[in-house]
Amino acid sequence: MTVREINFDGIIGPSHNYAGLSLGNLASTSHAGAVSRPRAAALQGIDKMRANLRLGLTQGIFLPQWRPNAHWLASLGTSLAEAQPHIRAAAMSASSMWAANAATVSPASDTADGLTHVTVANLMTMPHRSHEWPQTLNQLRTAFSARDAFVIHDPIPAPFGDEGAANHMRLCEGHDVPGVEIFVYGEAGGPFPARQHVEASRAVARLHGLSPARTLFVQQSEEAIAAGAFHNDVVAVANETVIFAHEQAFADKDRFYAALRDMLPAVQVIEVPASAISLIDAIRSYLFNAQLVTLPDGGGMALILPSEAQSVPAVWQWLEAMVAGNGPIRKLEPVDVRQSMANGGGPACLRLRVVANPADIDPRFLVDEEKLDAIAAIVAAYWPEEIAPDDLNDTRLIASIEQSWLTLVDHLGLSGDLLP
Ligand code: SUG
Repeated sequence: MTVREINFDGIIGPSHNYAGLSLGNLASTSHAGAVSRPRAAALQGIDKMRANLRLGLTQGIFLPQWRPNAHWLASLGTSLAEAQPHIRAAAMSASSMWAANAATVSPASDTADGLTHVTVANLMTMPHRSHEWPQTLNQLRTAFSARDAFVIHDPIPAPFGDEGAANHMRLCEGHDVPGVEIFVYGEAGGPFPARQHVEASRAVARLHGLSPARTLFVQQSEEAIAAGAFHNDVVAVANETVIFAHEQAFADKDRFYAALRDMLPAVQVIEVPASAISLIDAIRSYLFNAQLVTLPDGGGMALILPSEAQSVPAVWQWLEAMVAGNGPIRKLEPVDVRQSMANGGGPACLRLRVVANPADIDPRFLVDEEKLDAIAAIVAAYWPEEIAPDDLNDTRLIASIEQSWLTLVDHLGLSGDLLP
């Protein structure tokens, strides 16, 4: 088997809820206090994976994390029953579903030692995400345990916030040749935090053994963060030789694109002007939080978008005109991930791209339709139907969340590896 892109989607966990924990993420803030539907959420995520399989793509999974995170609560000297509501919600968060924030991945063809390097993200800016990395690291070490193929790195130390692949893009002329890796960092975000620190990005590039001649560090524009683009993947996405981005995504786009063209003359920049789609509409519709994928058998590229993009007329008209033209993106595939979207997570947030040989990956983390059917049956039988904010301390709900998780992990044969 050869090296290819594999999308690992985070299965949406049984504690999925709307607690409004992410300042700067407008969807999270505006849905604070709403009643969530964990079962529907997880089934939407599974349907997205099914759609990707039907496009001929290779699909992987990451498991939800054990919630509530009693270790984290204990390290704060508290417990679920005693914690203040925002700490309780943080301990219950299902935010590890957004696998684009799990890690940064550099494929073997880009690295000095010819191995695929993976650095788990520390996610230290947001309390509810800061305690994800130990369980994520454990899954990465389990899924990518082949020592002759992967190197898994510990998180970048504080105080340098690292949010993983959501702020990382790779452009290349083929996955088996060296590509250009682009690290997007924030410095200012108006009233909102810049979650990716440049020193974290530089450290990841050094640890992965990337060539400075094929690595770029690019500042995200302050206006994009201030408008709600808390990660770069809310305003830009790249695949092979194509970068698809909003005009206002980067602080100095002319310098960035000039440097990129020097490094990769074949690059195709598809820029959406603010005059056609405002930053506000881009963020409302999440059109850039799409999976830009290459279809097998010469089918060109497809954009797997949130169905919300269809409801903003300026966005959908622009996209339809784009695919009708002669560009590299030939197909629009809307998917319904509304439960995740209401917390600011579109199709691209839900997946981590790993360029690797599938034969090097622990098969328990790879899925086909049949395996997804079995996972969906467990979700349908065990995941809570609804969670209201006041339920987060309900002992019956907690017991059912724990049972749901154990059933899935046991079914996938991962209890021995993932039990906390
Ligand atoms: O980190 N939302 C996530 C969404 C992450 C999206 N990922 C990418 N853009 N790649 C976040 O802000 C909401 C949690 C809450 O409010 O309960 C949340 O964490």
